[in-house]
Order: sequence, then structure tokens, then C-alpha cells
Amino acid sequence: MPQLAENKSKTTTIDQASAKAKRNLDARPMMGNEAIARGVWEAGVRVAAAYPGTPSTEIMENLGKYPAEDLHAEWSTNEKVALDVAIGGSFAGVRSFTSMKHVGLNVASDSLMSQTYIGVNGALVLVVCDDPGIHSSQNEQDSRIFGQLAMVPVLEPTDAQEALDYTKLAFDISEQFDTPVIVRSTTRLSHTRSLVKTGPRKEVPCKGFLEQPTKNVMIPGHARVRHGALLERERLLKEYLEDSELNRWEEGSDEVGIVTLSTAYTYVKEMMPDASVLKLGTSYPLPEAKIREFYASVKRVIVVEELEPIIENQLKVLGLEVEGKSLFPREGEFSTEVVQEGFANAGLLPPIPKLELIDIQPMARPPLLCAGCPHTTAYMALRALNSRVSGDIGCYTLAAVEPLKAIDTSVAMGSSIGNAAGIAMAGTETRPIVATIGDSTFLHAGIPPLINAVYNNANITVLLLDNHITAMTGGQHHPGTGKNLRGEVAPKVDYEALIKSIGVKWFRKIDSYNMGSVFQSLREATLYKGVAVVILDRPCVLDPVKLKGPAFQVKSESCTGCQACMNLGCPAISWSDELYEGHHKVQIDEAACIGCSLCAQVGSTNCIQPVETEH
Ligand SMILES: Cc1ncc(C[n+]2csc(CCOP(=O)(O)OP(=O)(O)O)c2C)c(N)n1
Repeated sequence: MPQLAENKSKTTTIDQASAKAKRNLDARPMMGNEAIARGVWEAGVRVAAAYPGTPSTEIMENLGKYPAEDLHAEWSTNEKVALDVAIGGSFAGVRSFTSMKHVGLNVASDSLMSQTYIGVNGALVLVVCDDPGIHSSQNEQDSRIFGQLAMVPVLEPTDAQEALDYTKLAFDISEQFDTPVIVRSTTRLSHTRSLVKTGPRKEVPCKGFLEQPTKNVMIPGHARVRHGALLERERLLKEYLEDSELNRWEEGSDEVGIVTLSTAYTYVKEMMPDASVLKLGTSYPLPEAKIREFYASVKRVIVVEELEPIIENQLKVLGLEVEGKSLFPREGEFSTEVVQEGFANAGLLPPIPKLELIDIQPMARPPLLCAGCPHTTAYMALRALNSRVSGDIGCYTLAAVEPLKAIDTSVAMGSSIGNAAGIAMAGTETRPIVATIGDSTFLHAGIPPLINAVYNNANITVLLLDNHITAMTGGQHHPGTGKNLRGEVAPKVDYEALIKSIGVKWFRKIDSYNMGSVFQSLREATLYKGVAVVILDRPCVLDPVKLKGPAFQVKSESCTGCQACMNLGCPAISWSDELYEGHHKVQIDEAACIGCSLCAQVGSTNCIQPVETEH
């Protein structure tokens, strides 16, 4: 079993300090996600699959940098497919891995809830990255609850070293206890760098496929037996955790004992350096005896954990008196200030003084699509056509806010088409009903709802915004890009053939930058009775094959300040100080302009022209 990072005791001797400094000589800074990927590789994993999602994306991106002879690494079409591929690897007898953002686990959970009954052959580890504070997500769910639901252990590292160590350990635990294991990260850990000491890769022999139908095939008769096995597994895991290095007791004052884990631990150490701390390495299951022993050593126990009271509630079930969410918030990301305030609420630290002088807020700035983003025309047209628009998840969700303001709903990946169909089936909407969905999202979860809409004859238009990449998460390949995770040529989905094969009768593919054609096609599509599909086709402006025009400029003498170009919401266009009949004229930042020509197309005069270049 791999050694975990050395325990940190309350006082550090000179010898310990110099030993640590020496150890750090061969350590290097790594982002949490990079360390997780390293842990996966060191653990001898042979099959790894994922779908991108912030803050988890860099795990698979880093795994793709390890040699293909060591492991198969892939972008899958969605998180359930990725987990199923990893489960397949485990069935085949090799160590297997998947990673996802928190909402990805919702998608994958159907497979997880059965796989937990089956257990593993080769080890199976899932890394799930939560997003407290909602930096880049549609919700703030605490995925640790899935651990309890699926009865699988949830390991919670604090820093990049632990991210590597816990990930490696998770594979051992998986095989030892015949269970999938979740390693839970958060944005703060995944995207923060700290020193990491790496090790060699462990070559793990393939176990081969085990023919054991009563365990591998979940039909009711087999599942009933396996449920009992799960309960026994939970008992054994609890027993193991009592003496595990995952849980660390740092002795301090007996006035207060703090139970904490994950990144919350670092804030606790900063704010309450003298307290007794029980740093947990798992949020499920818990080492009950160790916790009771800790309780006996202190006068008062406080749990410091981000988001939901997962630990707190488990302690309450054990009949233990505990404070937690009465002091600390249940929403948002923790920080030293938040944790300090919690301890002030507990009467353990002085209240935080209000420093009114430095209470200066930065100017509010709405999120914007990039200059020349090909998604822009679709939403300008939909707004002009007074459509009821079901949006989806991707860069284009930004069209929900000013100035495009053309999206009425956005739920979860792939929801747009089903939502639009439901609005149509309600029979009450008088406006044209349109679903807008990106290419990656369409392949993730958009195909079944499109089949459904055709099958049930929904009166909707589906707008597939094909920018040839998964842009929102930083530009990952998918089956529509013609390349795989390693950048090798791969089969490319033929959207037109796919869409026609499921019975769509009205179909058109147009250039996103041809504004007239976008308007005209959408007008015709929305008049069609039944499912009409329009593909808007243009690569993302940040794609490697970047459109970089001649830039455009405003001929100031012709600008009447009509504001038409402002409706694009293009960050390259701004007001100038010059006036025309009291209205501000506009100007274009030539360095930011990518030459898409959309502003020239919408302008009411010929005031916008390409910059003349010398030949
Ligand atoms: C279940 C789930 N998985 C992953 C994500 C992260 N995510 C948000 S949008 C998106 C895909 C965006 O790609 P695409 O639909 O092609 O639109 P684009 O951003 O390129 O415009 C991803 C992977 C998520 N929000 N939910």
C-alpha cells in the first residue's frame, strides 16, 4: 500500500524542517488535477475515460500526455459512457479510471448505482470535482452525498500531494474491498498548485475477465444477494479506516476539537493553530471509534466542512453532540475569512473588524462572447424572430444576458430539445419554439431528445451550433471534430446523415457568418410544422485554425451612432468620444477584431469597412 504524505505534527523540530526541505528538493509544483493524473498513471491504470467539465478537465488532458503504451486515455461522449468504459476496463481485469465534474456524476450515476453492487475486478476509481462557489457550473451540489447513496468510500484530499497519494491509495482500496472508490476534489484543490513528490509507475498485472454471472449480471435475484455484500463491505471499510493514515489526529488544546477535511483543513490550521484537529481523509464511511476517542479528549467539537453537513449529520446519527452549520455557511466557497467568521460565531475568535475603507467593489462587467464568436448571429436572428428559446449549456448560454438576451431557459446538458418539445406539447406558446444546442452538447445528450421530438412530432426548430469543438471547457475534441484526445485522426460524425436518418424532413446547413442566410433559414424553419433542424457551421474563433481577418474599422465620418453594431455585444466594439447629433459614435479595437464582418453586415450605412492594408 502506498505511503501517504508524512503526518504533520503540531510542533516542527529543526531536524524535521531540514528533512522536509531535503524532501522538497525533488518535489515540484503541480496543479491538483495534474497530481491526480500522475497518481492515476503511477497506480498502473490501463483504461481511462472522461468527458470534460470544469474543474475536472485537466485530469484527462494530463493523462493524454502519458504514453499510449501505458494507458488508453479517451474523451468519451458523456460521463455515463466514460464510466461504462472504465467499468468495462475493470471487468477485463485492469485498473480503470474516470473523472468528471460534479454534475457529470448525475449523468453517470445510473451506472454507478449498479456497479457498486457488482464491485470490481480491476480497480475502479472515479474522481469527482465539485465547484463550491459556482465558479463555472449550473449548480453547487455536494457530490459527497453520492458516496453514501452508492455506499462507496469517498476520499477527500487537501492539497496536490494528497491528491496524488489518495488517488493511488484509492486503487488499492478498490481492489482490497471490491468496491468502486470516489476521490472528491473541489475547484480550489483541482486548480491550485503545491509541491508534489512523484514516484514510479507500478505495473499491475491484468487479472483477466472473471466469469461470475451472479456478481457481474445485476438481475433482481443476484442484486438481492449483492445488497447484503454491500453492507458487509461498509462494515469492513469502517474497520479499516480506524487505523488508516487517511485520518490524522493532531493534538492541541482540549478546549475545542475540530473535525475537518479537504481544503477546509488549511483554513482551520491558519485560523486555529492551537486547536485539536481530527483531519479526516474520508467523508464516508467514518472511523467511529477514532471519532469517539477524539470526542473524549476535548470539551467541545466543531465540524468545519464546505457545503452540506455530511460529516456533521453522520456524527449526529452516532448520537454525538456537534456544532457545524449553525456556525459556518452551507452555501458558497470557504476562505480564511469565512472560516474566521465561523469561529467568531462560536466565540473562539474575535469578530472580524469591518474595514469600510477597503470595501471597494470592482466595476460589474457582464460575461461576453468572444469578438467574432459564430454563435452571435443565431441569437440576433432568434431575438428578431421573437422566438421562445430553450438554451443549453455551452459558451452560447451567454446569449441569455444583454445585449443578445435571447435565451429563455437553460437547465442541464442536452435539456434544450426536450424542454422545447415540452413547451410545444403544452400547446399554449404562440411564439416560434426553438432549441439551441452546441455540437459537443448535442453528442453528449442531444441525440435521444431529438429522436424523441421527431417520434412524437414536436413542432420545434432545433438549432445546432456547430463550432467544431467543445469550446466552453477550453477546446477539447469530440466525435464531431475528427480528432481524439491524443490529437490523432478519428472518425467524424456526419451530422447531416445522422439527423436525416432519424426522420428529420426539414434540414439546412448554413454559414454562421452569413447573417442574411441565418435570418432567412430560421424564419423558414420556424414556419415548418414538425421538427426542423438548422446547423450553423463555423469554427470557434479560438480554434487552432483561427479566423483572423483583415480587421474592420469604423469610418468615423459615416458613423451616425445608430447602435446597430452594438447589438452584437462584440467586445471589440466600444463607444468613442466623438458625437453625431448628440449620439456617441463607435470604434473598433483592431487588435481584438478577428474580421468576422458581422458588424459590417448589420450596420445601417457603409460606416464599417475592412482596414486597408498596404500591399
Ligand atoms: C453534465 C455536464 N458535463 C459537463 C459540463 C461542462 N460543460 C459545460 S458546457 C460543455 C460543452 C460545451 O460545448 P458545446 O456544446 O460544443 O458548446 P460551445 O461551448 O463549444 O459553444 C461542457 C463540457 C456540464 N455543464 N455538465
